[in-house]
Amino acid sequence: MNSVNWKTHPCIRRHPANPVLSAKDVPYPAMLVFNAGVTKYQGRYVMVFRNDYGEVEKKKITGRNLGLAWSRDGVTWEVAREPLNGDPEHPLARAYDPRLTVLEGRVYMSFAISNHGTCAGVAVTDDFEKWEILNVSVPDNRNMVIFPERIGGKIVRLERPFAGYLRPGDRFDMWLSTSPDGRFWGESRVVLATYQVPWVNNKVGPGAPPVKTEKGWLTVFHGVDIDLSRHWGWEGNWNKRYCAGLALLDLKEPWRVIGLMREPLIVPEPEIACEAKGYRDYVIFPGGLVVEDDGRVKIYYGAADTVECLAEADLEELLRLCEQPPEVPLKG
Ligand code: BMA
Repeated sequence: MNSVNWKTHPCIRRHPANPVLSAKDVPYPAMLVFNAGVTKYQGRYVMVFRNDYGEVEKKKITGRNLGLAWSRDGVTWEVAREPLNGDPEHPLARAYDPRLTVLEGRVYMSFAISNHGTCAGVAVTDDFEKWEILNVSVPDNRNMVIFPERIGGKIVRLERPFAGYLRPGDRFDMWLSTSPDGRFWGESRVVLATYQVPWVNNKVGPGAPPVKTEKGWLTVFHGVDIDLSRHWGWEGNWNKRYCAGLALLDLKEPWRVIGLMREPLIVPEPEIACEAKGYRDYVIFPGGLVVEDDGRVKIYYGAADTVECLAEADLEELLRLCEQPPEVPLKG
């Protein structure tokens, strides 16, 4: 399949300080600092980021951990001196791609973890030191995000299972599950399928935890197009492009997509070096969405699986971009 040269929507303002976090800001061994979860907690911004470390000259990854950082303005970050899960016995020792949600005053972190396949899990903390793991899925699942309030009395998450068996090619869709307590999850159903998103031919998955607006749950997701003629990235065999997409979910029935932007919102572009060149070229991997009181929205995203970036937009403009429901309905 041939690639289309999509462009980032003009409402997006990439922050001039990009990348807002990279390996040089981290006071312990670090090489790829990316795919962070970001939220506001007790008056500050907090970030948990993925750090893959290793031999920089050889471009070889030897391990990974999660880092913790705080900020007053959402742009300049102070990184904690130690990784959050540095002890190999830590229950989150192999977790990656974290997302953060404040729900009922506590911080929930969803994450991926490799454990006899790729699983996704949910943990909760009050101080970023003690973590209680509430749930780890069966394989294969990834990219969970928790909504910031209960809906119909339930905790709700979006997720991206790997529904590969007997399906043509990789076709990974976005799903939703609910839980009374964060431990037991069910009522699972598909929310957005790859065939509904015109610019995707590979997978769609949750990006940042949704944000509540008057019109619906604003949701930034990742969408992937694959082109076998690409030879990108450090390993020279990367052929996927990850863009950020935008959707609006019904407030009471969040498995219903009531608005879908027809084109990608943020596209990794050749002239933006930190998005175009890295461990994996052309990857925008959104993981945090913060709406400010003045209606400005901060979108945090991992770029090229190498650094963490920030873009801003206005809430009203984002909502205008997803006024139409998907053209293609979900197949029954
Ligand atoms: C996904 C995950 C992410 C990564 C993305 C792009 O499958 O591995 O951690 O950012 O691919 O490489």
